[in-house]
Amino acid sequence: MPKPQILQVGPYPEWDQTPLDESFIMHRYFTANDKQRFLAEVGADIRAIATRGELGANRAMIAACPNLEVISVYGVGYDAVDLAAAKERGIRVTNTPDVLTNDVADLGVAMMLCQSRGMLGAERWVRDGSWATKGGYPLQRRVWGRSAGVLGLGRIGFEVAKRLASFGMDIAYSSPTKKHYASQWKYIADPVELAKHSDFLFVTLAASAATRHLVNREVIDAVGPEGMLINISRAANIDEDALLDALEQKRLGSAALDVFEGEPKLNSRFLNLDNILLQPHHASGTFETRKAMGQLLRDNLAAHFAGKPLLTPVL
Ligand code: 8YV
Repeated sequence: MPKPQILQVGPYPEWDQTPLDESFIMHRYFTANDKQRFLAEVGADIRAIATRGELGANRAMIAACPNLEVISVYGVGYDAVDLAAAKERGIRVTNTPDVLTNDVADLGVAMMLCQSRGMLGAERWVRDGSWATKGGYPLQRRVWGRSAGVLGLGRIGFEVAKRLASFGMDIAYSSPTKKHYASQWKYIADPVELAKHSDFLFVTLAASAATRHLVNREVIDAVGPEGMLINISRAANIDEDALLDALEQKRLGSAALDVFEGEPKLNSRFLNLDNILLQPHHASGTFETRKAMGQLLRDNLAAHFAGKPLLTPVL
């Protein structure tokens, strides 16, 4: 049996690349200088696309592969895959849910703590000698006992809320329907009302056309000058211009973000702000989780080519 040929959209760590290269013929799209020409050359041989959450696979890429059978995403978010284009051609799609949930929740909570207690500034205070010359670090805001909102109570949102509960926070959540497994927390369907309730508003929505800019100026203003917005989902869930305006004008107290429009480049306005914590989209970035994500991506591909049920199908 010839090895199936796969279009690889972005790089993977060596511990994933080696087994992929052993089982498949991997065509490295990300190394091609002329991407269109590369697709024209290999497209007809491609039976699978292996991609990453933030890279996805757009309609043109899918169209360039007439014999495509499956798109396997290294990531839980599949918003960058053109699902309509895949569906039209009966192409299967898989992702890597569950294995990353706890790490993403951990980073979200760590970002809240780090930003609220001013830990980055405090570290600089020690290193630059301010502690010795100026005295104690300026006082910061507490986290425990304050109120938190979780916008999107999926797997990640649920784990965030569980962690916040251990800080004795007053927790509310919003999702399209009330969740039977979350009766210990307040359900506030309207994002603006949820934001009014929240000293800390976590955005944990699975991104889609329906959630685009759900966090708009009104929601941001409802979080307010004493509040903090934390985003560990996708940048598109927030109106980034409205967020930048609010941070610049101090209508929003602060933000902690792991995701940005156009990442890894980001709007330079972010870099001039002192009321923001910037993280390089690494909420799932631990050895343990990334290895589990790579394994699940490969297991889905192997299942597909063995004619077995997919482990974590999206489509
Ligand atoms: C990853 C992600 O950073 O799971 C997702 O949807 O965005 C992240 O876990 C990404 O897919 C790794 O490239």
